[in-house]
Amino acid sequence: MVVVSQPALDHFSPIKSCRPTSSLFNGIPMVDLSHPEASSSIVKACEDFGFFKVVNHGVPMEFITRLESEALNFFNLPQSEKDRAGPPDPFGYGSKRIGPNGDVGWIEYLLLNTNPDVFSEKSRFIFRENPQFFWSAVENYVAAVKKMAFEIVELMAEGLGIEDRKVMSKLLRDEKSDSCFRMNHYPPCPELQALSGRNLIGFGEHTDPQIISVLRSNNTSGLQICLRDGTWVSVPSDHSSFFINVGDSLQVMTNGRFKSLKHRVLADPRKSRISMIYFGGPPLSEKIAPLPCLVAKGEESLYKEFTWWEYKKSAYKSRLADNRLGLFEKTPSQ
Ligand code: GA4
Repeated sequence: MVVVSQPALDHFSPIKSCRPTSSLFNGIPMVDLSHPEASSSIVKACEDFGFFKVVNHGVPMEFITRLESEALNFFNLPQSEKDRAGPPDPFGYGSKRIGPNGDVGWIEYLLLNTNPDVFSEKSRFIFRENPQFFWSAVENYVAAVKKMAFEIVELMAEGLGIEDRKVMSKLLRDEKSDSCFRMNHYPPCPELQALSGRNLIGFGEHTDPQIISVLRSNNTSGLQICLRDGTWVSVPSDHSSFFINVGDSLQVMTNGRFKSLKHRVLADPRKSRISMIYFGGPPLSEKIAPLPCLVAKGEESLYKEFTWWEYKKSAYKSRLADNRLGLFEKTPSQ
């Protein structure tokens, strides 16, 4: 990470206040995937928060630790080498800039498509030029996380009383599924913190456009979620658990019964944060619409018709904090 001069501060928004972490710990729903009641807890968590923590997830710890150390190896490479895998198009290596429309954060990252056929030239470079690099670690980790994500959306369907429990998982299982995988590194920011006295935005507030996101981080906190009343709360980090959040597409598929979760990440002044997120999306041609069995008689879809491709195109024209679903609501929200 480059040394930061004072003017760099202008790009980063300081944060004023949030509830202390300690009062929150028990407030975050936790789902034990091995529990027979998991499906109803998942539905409740998605209705109340759009977010929950998963334990007994079945992802081998060795896949997690190996990928984390490989990711650190990559982020510790000289800047010029990392830059050869960027800028993101949107896949590849990125530093500070997020998306194409001027968003910035105290972050560097690797964004990959989970479908190797869709690797951009730049991403391909990372694996070709660094044979020791972590493709096999990514593969093992992503395969195990996908398996868990499929199970979670199947339990979700069951909990929602949907007859075909694979109705959502088949979109993620599809070989054309437009899913991606992101590895984030939030370097410590002691100089900036000292200058401003406040924490800096690592990744600004946003909702995820896909169906479901599966996040795991090292033991450095920073993730905050926005509750329905607009309060930001810090999520205590837990390196051996996963955090799930509802994406915009799932909000539409449940006709608003589940709400996508607004979240953000603050950089830690002293400790480096590593996070890895699998974003489960449908195939590009898939129509995103409420599942008919979730629209009660006499009720209507709250959303206009659109495909995932149309939604994604529109997302890439937006700024991070924009209400992306707003454009697709039949009755626009305020
Ligand atoms: C947010 C969720 C995922 O990280 C992501 C992000 C994407 C990007 O970084 O390229 C976007 C952002 C995310 C939503 C709006 C657009 C697209 C940056 C941005 C400003 C990979 C995704 O799918 O959407």
